[in-house]
Amino acid sequence: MSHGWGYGPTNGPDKWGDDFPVANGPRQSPINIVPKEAQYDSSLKALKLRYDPSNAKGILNNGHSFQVDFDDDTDSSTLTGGPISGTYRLRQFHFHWGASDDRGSEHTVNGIKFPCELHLVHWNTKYPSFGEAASQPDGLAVVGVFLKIGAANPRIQKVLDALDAIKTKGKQTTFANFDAKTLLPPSLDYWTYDGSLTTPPLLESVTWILLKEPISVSPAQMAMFRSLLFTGEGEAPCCMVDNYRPPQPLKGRQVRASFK
Ligand code: B30
Ligand code: ZN
Repeated sequence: MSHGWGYGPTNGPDKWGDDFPVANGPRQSPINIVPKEAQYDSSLKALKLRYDPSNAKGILNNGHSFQVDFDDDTDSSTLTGGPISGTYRLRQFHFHWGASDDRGSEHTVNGIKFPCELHLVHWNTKYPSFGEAASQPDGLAVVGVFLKIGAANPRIQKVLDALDAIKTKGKQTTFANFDAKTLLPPSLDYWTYDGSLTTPPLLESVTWILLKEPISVSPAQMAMFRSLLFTGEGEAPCCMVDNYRPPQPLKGRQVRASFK
């Protein structure tokens, strides 16, 4: 896979609009969440995540992040409830992070950046495939989880231990039997709003579900993210860091909260 876009000065978020004009569209992501301006909505349902650990398939350095891919041929790992109607299947999860602990998340809360943000990407099974869902206004649902620096998180260590094998762009390896649910915090309280993919093609197809409660990672665990490379084998190495898009204009959208 090869992309013209990236996170550098010549191909980063400020330039994405040249090739992807929807970068300036009405429902772009991420956004800054202002909790006091989010509207509590008592009609929002609890999130239901039913993930089958045996659906985990592989882990890939895609040159802008790394992703853990899931077998999405059946309804065995799904997201239902919350703000969405119907059933959405887990496709992959990936992260965005900074070069240092003062930045890295895509969404911010009251302007505060977290060092890392996890995205669990799901697609609406009313469409025939992920690819077709990705261009529909109700096609995707991404659950976002903030990571904060704290105690080492044993539940993420299996993911981090796999990174040695996918250091460079395009490398992949098998990643079997992983329960993505173990990455979630104890509380599933969330904010939700209508947005987009945060990377090109920036399609406006995502119902965002951002968990209020962060999970923790240790400084040594954050260092493992930062040891990945944007570059391919044999290229001058460039550390995979600061692979986040900054917050985009809200443009009148409502952010709803599942909690008071
Ligand atoms: S995010 O959660 O909004 N950051 C995609 C999925 C979720 C987000 C962003 C993008 C996505 O599916 N993009 C298109 C597919 N990618 C997948 C990949 O292998 O990583 C191919 C591509 O962009 O053209 Cu590179
Ligand atoms: Zn993402």
